Amino acid sequence: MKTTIKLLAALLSLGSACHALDSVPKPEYHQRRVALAAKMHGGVAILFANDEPSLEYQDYRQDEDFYYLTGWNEPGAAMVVIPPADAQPETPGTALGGRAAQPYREILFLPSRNLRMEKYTGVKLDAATAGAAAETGFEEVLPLTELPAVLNRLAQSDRMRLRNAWVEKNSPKASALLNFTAATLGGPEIEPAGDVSQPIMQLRAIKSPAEIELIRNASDASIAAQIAGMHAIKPGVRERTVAGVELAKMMQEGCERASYPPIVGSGLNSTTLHYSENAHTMKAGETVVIDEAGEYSMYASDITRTMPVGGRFTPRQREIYDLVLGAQRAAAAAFVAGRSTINDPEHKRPNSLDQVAFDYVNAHGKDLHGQPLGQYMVHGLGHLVGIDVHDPWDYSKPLEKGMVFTIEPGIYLPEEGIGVRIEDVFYVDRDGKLVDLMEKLPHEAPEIEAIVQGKK
Ligand SMILES: [Mn+2]
Repeated sequence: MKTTIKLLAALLSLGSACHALDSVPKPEYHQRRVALAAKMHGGVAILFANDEPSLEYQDYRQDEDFYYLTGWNEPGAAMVVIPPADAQPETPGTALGGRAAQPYREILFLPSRNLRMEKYTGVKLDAATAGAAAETGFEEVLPLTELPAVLNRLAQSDRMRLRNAWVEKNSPKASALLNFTAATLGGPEIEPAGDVSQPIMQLRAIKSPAEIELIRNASDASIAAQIAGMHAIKPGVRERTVAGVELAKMMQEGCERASYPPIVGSGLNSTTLHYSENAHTMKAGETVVIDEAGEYSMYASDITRTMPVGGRFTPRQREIYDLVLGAQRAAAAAFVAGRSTINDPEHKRPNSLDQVAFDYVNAHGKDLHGQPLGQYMVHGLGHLVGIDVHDPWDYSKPLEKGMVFTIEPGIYLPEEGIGVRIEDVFYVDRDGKLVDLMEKLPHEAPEIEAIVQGKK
């Protein structure tokens, strides 16, 4: 018995060495593939993993759609999902043969191991590895070299199924594969039936409870990082020092990397939306915008706070700060699941939260020329968050239960050298209620000041 336990423990530790990331429960990936199969109109979905970077010191991150469907984090793989098909009788008087009913199939194709490359990038699993199916959660695991053969056999049994192939748009590998398969069949070229990213986008937009937990972990780590960063803000400190303090903290808290290049912009730089040079030395009297967050087990968070470098906002900075916070709260209060839209900087869509934030700002403040401040809100109010920090979405559609998105109003006044942005990640729970995943990170100006002053 003891030996069994020891063996089990050894296996488990081996498992965790292979999988440095937390994961949603394995069966969930299978459920996602089955859900995708139902959207293929009887066709097949073919997806490729990202390749190993050509320079071995470059960071590897899996293709987002591929990761969503597999949880597989190694390079060079491919997957095929084949929906079930009913039996079809022969059509008399035509060349169309009959077909037996075909079951649902899902196959993960793994590249052959490259022992030379593994010296640089570590040991990989391949289809010949014992227990590959159990390890990957796929019903079938085959060598990548089998991929054309599997498609060829599929087309032989039913030509129409491959005429209904869904692949990623602009994928050279998918085009090459379909062309090669057409050539081996001696038939005309196979045009993809659709962009497989579209149905996957629909699935990815609605998060499962396990995905929410990962985003919550990313958010909690990022909150800790933001507080550490706020403590490091002082006149005479360089912006990138603060960026680095936050990076260290988020990684200490379990993040594998930043979700996006950190933005620490002080003074005039606070009015540059994606300023990431982070080279300026902060001065007393400036505001500093910090837009920095980490990703936890492939799920992103995204936070922005704005601080006074000297620990106290000037009256004008405070006025703008309170306006931005008011706009965020007005938008959150106006949210209705299934009706509200977001990311509408031109204000063209009905029920847009952007419009609510814009109206709030316009109604409450003026620039140096007595004009309303809405014109200084130059970007969309928010975006979906998930495996991508900007998860793909059709923003003409309303936000639904299970979605995760940011509300991030900003006012940027280059003339006054004041930029303020406040960004939280929200989750729409099963009752349609908006839950702020950044609730624990202070929002009110006096609390922000107290943190910068080291009093909190
Ligand atoms: Mn954002």
